[in-house]
Amino acid sequence: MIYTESKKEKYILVGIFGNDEDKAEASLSELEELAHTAGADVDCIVLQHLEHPNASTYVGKGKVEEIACLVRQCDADGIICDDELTPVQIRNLSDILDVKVIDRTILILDIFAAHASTAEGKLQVETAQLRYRASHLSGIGKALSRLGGGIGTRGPGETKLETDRRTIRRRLGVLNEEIKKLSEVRKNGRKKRLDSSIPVAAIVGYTNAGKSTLLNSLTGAGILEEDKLFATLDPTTRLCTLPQGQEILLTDTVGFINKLPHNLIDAFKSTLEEAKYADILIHVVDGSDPGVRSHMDVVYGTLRELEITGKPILTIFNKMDLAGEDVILRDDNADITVKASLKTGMGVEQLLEKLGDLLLKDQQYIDIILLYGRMISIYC
Ligand SMILES: Nc1nc2c(ncn2[C@@H]2O[C@H](COP(=O)(O)OP(=O)(O)OP(=O)(O)O)[C@@H](O)[C@H]2O)c(=O)[nH]1
Ligand SMILES: [Mg+2]
Repeated sequence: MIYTESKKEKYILVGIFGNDEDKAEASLSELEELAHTAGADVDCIVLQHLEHPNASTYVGKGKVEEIACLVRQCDADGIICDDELTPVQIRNLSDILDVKVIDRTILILDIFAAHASTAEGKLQVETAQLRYRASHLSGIGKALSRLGGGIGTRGPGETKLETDRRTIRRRLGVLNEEIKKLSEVRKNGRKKRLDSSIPVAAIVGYTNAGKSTLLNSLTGAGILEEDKLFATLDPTTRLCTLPQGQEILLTDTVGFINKLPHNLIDAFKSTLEEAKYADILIHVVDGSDPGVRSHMDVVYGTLRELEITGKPILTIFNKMDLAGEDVILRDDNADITVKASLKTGMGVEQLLEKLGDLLLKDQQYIDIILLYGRMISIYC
């Protein structure tokens, strides 16, 4: 028997930093994780100190030459830049380097395309991809000839890469209609949940923080948990009964990330709206990640962008089995915080107790004396 293994693409990661090198390094290591999630290998990382991206080649001219040498030395299939590139930057870099030029947005869109499983998820990803392509046609048009397969070519839009703006616009119109129909179905489902008087909690957080692990451990939902970014794209809701006897509906949602493409936020609005209509938010944070502070800032920034504010928040600092003893974790936006390891079960009991407390806090108790006749009318 002959075993064949498809060859993994090799990439060079490229980033720039103004005054915060640590932040840029963290962003590049996240870009590396994204590349691995998309099934690619990373050969090396190039970081340049530059206040603003170079308008024509993203990095400076000398750095491009350096990258061209690295591409030849490593026999790399392409480069991945840590920001969204302009059409001009894509075209110039493709011309000079003669390999694939990918940016952070294409990479994230590609992962979403690979992970979308429901009809709604697929339509949303295709919408975001087409909007990106419509705004980058002049740049990617030429680079397309180099796209044999792999990153940037996956997803429902792959056969339409060479279509022109008008065709894209027409297709976007069709997609909008389809998404509208599906979001009506989602709205009806949500209305039923809201009418049921059982409180709804949306599980939000940075990607890979442990949101699905939480839903699985509390309800046995059986959702895919993976040490990969954006494992979950489609919301799942399950009923959970707390030890105090209260019932609560928990909804797992798509994770957030630094520099989440605007096209994706727009396209996924109806999915992300699940959190908008929830009674409370459960914010799952990877407490063991050195970037915990900036991850929380990204989550609250994205929630503000989606106009999801003013809700009671329970923050779970998760993965405490991996965090150092002396790590200081606080969240000033949260009403209640709890430390836990959802994988080992540590702190889950306390978490359920605090969730119950938060639900009670949200309830109003009123004492009223009713005349017998009025009581009858209430029960009628
Ligand atoms: N060590 C450790 N790993 C954990 C813990 N909780 C979750 N994980 C792991 O972290 C990874 C990500 O967990 P998920 O539940 O898929 O994370 P998510 O937030 O749903 O991620 P996305 O859906 O990709 O946004 C998985 O490999 C989990 O097994 C924990 O308490 N400790
Ligand atoms: Mg998940």
